[in-house]
Amino acid sequence: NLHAATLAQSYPFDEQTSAFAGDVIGDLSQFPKRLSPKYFYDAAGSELFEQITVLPEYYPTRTELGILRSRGDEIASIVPRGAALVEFGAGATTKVRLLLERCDFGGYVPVDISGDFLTAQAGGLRKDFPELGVYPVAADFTAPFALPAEIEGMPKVGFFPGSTLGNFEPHEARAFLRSAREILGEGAQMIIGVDLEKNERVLYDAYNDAAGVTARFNLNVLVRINRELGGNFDVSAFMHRSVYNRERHRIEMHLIAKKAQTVRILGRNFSFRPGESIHTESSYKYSLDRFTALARDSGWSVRESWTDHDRMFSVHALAA
Ligand code: AVJ
Repeated sequence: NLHAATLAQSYPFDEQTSAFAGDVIGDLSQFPKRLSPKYFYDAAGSELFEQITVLPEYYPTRTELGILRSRGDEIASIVPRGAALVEFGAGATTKVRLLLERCDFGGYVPVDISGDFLTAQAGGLRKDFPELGVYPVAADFTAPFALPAEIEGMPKVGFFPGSTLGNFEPHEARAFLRSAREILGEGAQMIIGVDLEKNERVLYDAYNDAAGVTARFNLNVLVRINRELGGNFDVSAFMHRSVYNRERHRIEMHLIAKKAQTVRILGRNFSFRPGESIHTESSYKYSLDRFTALARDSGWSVRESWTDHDRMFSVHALAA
């Protein structure tokens, strides 16, 4: 973007840091101020997120794993023999291993923006699944990318767990699903996890845990801006807040300025009024009907939907 190009001339940043700098300057210049949730995941943020996934209040991860385990054979029954599994965003391998153990895939293609993470993850899988072809692709999966030639003739199965779909605005979610359909092609399948709308107290608690891990996860993006962009955020002058926005069907995470202050980043001043917010993440919650409509609107049909007993979370098998 414009900021990134301008900054690249005056700072010795690599491409990723220039993009980070451009997005931060652009997003903090908006009203209300915001930051992209993709920047949560530096090493510290990724570690904090792993801690979030086992918090008592944070039900999504354990609930999705429970569905993948209990419905694993039904899910495996829709996967053609020798198919290529294309995972959008390569997180921890716990979930994909549940599929790899049940289905005889011809190949596995983890797609993630971080090449280092991919290399580490691929090594572990090659050791445990020596006969599986693992072909990592370092790319931003929200934009079209080329699939590896090695999986050319294989049937394609997309995998997008974790309700990461929920981080997208509705129009972005539709654009992603349409793009995934283009990439995977006619006749492809997609296994996708979607967090469901539910009791607002349960939603609130999942993003405001008693131990304060989510607060540290949220505040960490300010620490990253200070470290990587030379910003001078006083992190202790901001506080974490998650709210459920009922009409938008989404949890919103914010960082609230506790007092009036001015933050300097790359020669620019950003002033905050007391109580002013930086909107750092949205996490959309779907009803089964609204998700089915979104999938249809993106060129997919919902072939199967599975939920846990309490209908907290859902996994869907889509067909292109
Ligand atoms: C990884 C985006 C699915 O939205 O629940 C967890 C990230 N944010 N706690 C989510 C997150 C705060 C998580 N996703």
